[in-house]
Amino acid sequence: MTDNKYRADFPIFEKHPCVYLDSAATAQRPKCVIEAEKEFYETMNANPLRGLYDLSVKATDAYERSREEAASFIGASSPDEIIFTRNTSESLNLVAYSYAMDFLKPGDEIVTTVMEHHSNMLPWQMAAEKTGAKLLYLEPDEEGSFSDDEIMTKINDRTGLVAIGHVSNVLGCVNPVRKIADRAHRFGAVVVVDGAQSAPHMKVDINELGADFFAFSGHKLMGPMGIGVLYGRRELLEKMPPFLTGGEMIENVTLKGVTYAQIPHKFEAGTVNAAGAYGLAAAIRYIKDIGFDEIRRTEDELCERIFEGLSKSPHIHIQGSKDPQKHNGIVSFTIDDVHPHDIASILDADGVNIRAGHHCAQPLMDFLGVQSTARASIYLYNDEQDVAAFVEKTLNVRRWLGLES
Ligand code: C6P
Repeated sequence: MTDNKYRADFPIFEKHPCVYLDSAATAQRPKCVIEAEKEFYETMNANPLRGLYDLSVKATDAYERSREEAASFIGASSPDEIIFTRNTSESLNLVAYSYAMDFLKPGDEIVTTVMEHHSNMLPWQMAAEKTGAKLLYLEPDEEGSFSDDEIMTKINDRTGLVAIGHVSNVLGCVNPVRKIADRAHRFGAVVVVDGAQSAPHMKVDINELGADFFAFSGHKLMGPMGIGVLYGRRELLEKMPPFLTGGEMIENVTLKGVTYAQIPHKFEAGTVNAAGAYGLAAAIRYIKDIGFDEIRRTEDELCERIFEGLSKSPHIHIQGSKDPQKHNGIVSFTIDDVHPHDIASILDADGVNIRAGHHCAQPLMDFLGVQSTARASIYLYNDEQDVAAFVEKTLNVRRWLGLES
């Protein structure tokens, strides 16, 4: 019997019983999200933003209401500042292509960190190559903190753009976005925040953070796959060229040229994922009903249990802070003499699902001096039993491989 009152909201646990500890990769969906997508297709499916008939108007309304919910979820002052994309990766690429490549020049500097997911690193590598800007990386200490000195030295009057992950998908640490943004804004630099791992787990207010752009994915916060969000400050979005061109992002086209639609539609070429946006809005309502305090309480309690359990073996090493409260439900670890892929496979044999590999953060792996790690990540539907099963199996891995008796 589970002690978790939300678990029953998730049909997957009935249909495919498992210990799911890979929510940092993608979360499971509650029934209300699955039902919302179904409702869209059953009752309002038409191509939004185009048709003049009732069904298309319904689809458009559903899509635009979802945009309003996404705006209020992160404290954006207007839904015009919310662009629906496919995911965080696409949101960050949009900023790189439409902002960085147009507004940065040789001599400018882009500052990011060695801790970033590839999605918040490769777009800046490419933007630096295309514009001649120089790319610099902030380096954390081994617990994942950036010193004031590191921030003050690398962010300076040459900085044109700073791209920072809000929460690391490997270390789970929350980065000092506000402090970094304040420093960047002193020099007129633009601040891009990768919120893929924060938006699902904590109240985000883009104004408090000082973010000029903020990206997140629906699928990590229990919404559908294939829908993501980019928040952008109005003045920036208005002056940026479109990322993709095509249907519905124009005001007028002639054989000689085009005038683009107003924001946000200028950035949403082609038929949009309206059912996905509608499902995302259902996920946002689900999260709001529960509240982030409750979500954090479950995650922190379970994370503490994982730390307690794994500390019983001297052969298990957790990456990042020693304080479970600073992990946001993400625990990356290695076991002496065992490849992380073997840890994941051994656990999978008992229905315990964790991720192993470089977690799309290879430069961070190099920085930490490991090739890969195993990673357990928690969300609000996990319970004590999940954690107990994970800890028991993990403590047994070396015995299972004959490395100890
Ligand atoms: N991290 C993980 O297992 P997409 O795939 O575009 O929805 O999200 C990309 C992304 C960007 N930033 C961070 C901090 C992320 O964690 C991710 C996705 C998954 O850690 C899949 S690699």
